[in-house]
Amino acid sequence: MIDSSYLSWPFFEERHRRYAHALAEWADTALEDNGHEDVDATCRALVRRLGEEGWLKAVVPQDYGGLSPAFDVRLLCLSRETLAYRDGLADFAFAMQGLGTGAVTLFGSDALKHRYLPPVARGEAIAAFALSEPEAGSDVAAMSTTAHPDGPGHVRIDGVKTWISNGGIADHYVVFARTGEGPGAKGLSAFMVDADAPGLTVEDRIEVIAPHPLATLRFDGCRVPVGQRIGAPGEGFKVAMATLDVFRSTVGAAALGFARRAMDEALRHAATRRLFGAPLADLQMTQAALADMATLVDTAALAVYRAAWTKDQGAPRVTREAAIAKMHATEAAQTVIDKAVQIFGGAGVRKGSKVEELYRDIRALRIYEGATEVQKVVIAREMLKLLAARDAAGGPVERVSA
Ligand code: COS
Repeated sequence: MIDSSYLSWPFFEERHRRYAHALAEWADTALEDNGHEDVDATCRALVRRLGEEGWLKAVVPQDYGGLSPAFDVRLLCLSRETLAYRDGLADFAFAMQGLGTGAVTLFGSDALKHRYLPPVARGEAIAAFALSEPEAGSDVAAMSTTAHPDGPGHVRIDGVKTWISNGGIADHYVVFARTGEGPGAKGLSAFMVDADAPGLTVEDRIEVIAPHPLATLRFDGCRVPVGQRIGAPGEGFKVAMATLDVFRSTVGAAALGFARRAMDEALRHAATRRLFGAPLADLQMTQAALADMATLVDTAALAVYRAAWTKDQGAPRVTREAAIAKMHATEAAQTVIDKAVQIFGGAGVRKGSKVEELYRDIRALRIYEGATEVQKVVIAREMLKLLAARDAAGGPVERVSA
């Protein structure tokens, strides 16, 4: 990384800096020549490797084989940024272990935590998060998958989930379903469902421009013990949103890793490629592009680590900060990478070149875990709530989401 000065920002403690350096050193050699011909096999191998080397300890709490007492969002972000800089699939493998168990970490019973978290931290089990449906992606409260009581101590899940990362290779899924305690968002619950649960099938595998395991799942009378419920009945929407409050900042961090890599590739290229008798970097139009890129990278980093730090300081909700981080960093990265491709010219769209890979890698991040348009809704609502709270209090309030 050409510029790692951000690690000295006050958002971080010494242990974060040590961790980031150690992971970068490991990733520089371990992720070299990481072939992606068979994405399922590559992801399985990456999860195993990340687990064996101890890097997945960052995704679960200390008492269950992890590193920190609770989520250390700065560690999660540094991990994703560092891995994404080198390999999008390594970042994906890491991130899904966290997103796929985040609900259990935050809301699960002790029994669920003991059963599911340690194998995920060791890289022995693969996790997934099943929220989206064919007719309910952005509008979570509109989901139609149901979970109804089915004999003593069980529920029966029926419905379809789609765009499920790790679908097809996961050992278990956090599944959100309508349990009907109330209307809309007030009537959902979350369940941990093992991949081999009867009635759960992988209906379709989905191929995307930056290949990773992705599938549509069908639940057809899938019988699950009530003890697999995560959180209280009817609390599923809150479980989903609180999980996303942690992981949205980390999506921004992954985008930041991609953007930094594009920036570094572009800088090297601009400094060495000659045209019109001088380095490309001598052209003011190249300098303008590099300046815009550097500004976007720094502001994205500020937004991401502000959100992560705020959460780590104990804020119960960082909905606005996480949405800003996710939206700004992913949109910024898209622009940075596009400018890098432009600086490379024809070589930038050549299949197999790093910037071409980044160009495909970044696109989905502006969509998943809440598209940019959803983040705008979330941010605007939080600001309006802040105004209302300020008016009610008759003076400044620090936050309304607490
Ligand atoms: N943490 C805890 N609770 C939250 C929360 C959060 N971040 N966000 C909302 N809630 C609570 C609200 O406080 C509200 O509870 P009360 O009624 O008791 O006040 C309840 O949940 C419903 O919230 P809201 O009224 O905002 O629900 P909406 O259906 O209007 O939410 C958005 C709309 C767009 C915000 C929501 O559906 C969303 O985030 N969608 C994007 C989901 C997504 O990321 N999809 C991608 C799939 S994951 S790859």
